[in-house]
Amino acid sequence: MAKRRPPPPVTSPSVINGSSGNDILTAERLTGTFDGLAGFDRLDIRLGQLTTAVIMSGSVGDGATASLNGTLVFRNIESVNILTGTGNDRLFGGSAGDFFFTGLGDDTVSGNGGNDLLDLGQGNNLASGGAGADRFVLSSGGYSTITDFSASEGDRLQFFFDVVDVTSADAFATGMYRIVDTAAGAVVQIDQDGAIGGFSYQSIALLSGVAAADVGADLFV
Ligand SMILES: [Ca+2]
Ligand SMILES: [Ca+2]
Repeated sequence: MAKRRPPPPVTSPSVINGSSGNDILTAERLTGTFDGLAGFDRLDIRLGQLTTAVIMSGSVGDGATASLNGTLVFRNIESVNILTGTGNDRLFGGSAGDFFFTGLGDDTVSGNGGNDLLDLGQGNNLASGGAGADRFVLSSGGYSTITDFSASEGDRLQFFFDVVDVTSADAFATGMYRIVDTAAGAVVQIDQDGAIGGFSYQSIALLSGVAAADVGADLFV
């Protein structure tokens, strides 16, 4: 008598599970369910082509469930690495280090705990790093309000460059950037061609409640 093959386990094909160890899972659409299970798990979410807003809800971390637009659901994910497109996105991280690249649009991003990287792109953005040593990447053509910049926590600024081999600290030192005091805080300005040509200084970020005198080249990476 031929052995009968056991029936396949009943699972939902739209659920992608990690292992009991540390996993990196990848989502490339605004649909599906991801479960990192045990371990320290990261979810890479690649939505850079989207022209609509990505709105996050829930919370990020072990035992927690979050979703993007209610259609991409993930749980037991300790760290998110999210790339979004031209919409006005609203994203947040968990207690560990997260990575955000929010492109064009007027984006709102909260890193929460951990050492987060917030690349805010262009548009009129609102960002908070939360606790931890966070890095804010600023772009010309954008204006980002950083609500909780803290040098003593280790927060740092970085400029988005097309030019390689120039560090942000060097660019600051050569006068391509300057810091202006305002009632709301320190405003970071860029002069795209430095002292040479026709561009003038343009504001790209506000560090709320920070004095310009406290923003030196040492805060740029
Ligand atoms: Ca965006
Ligand atoms: Ca975080």
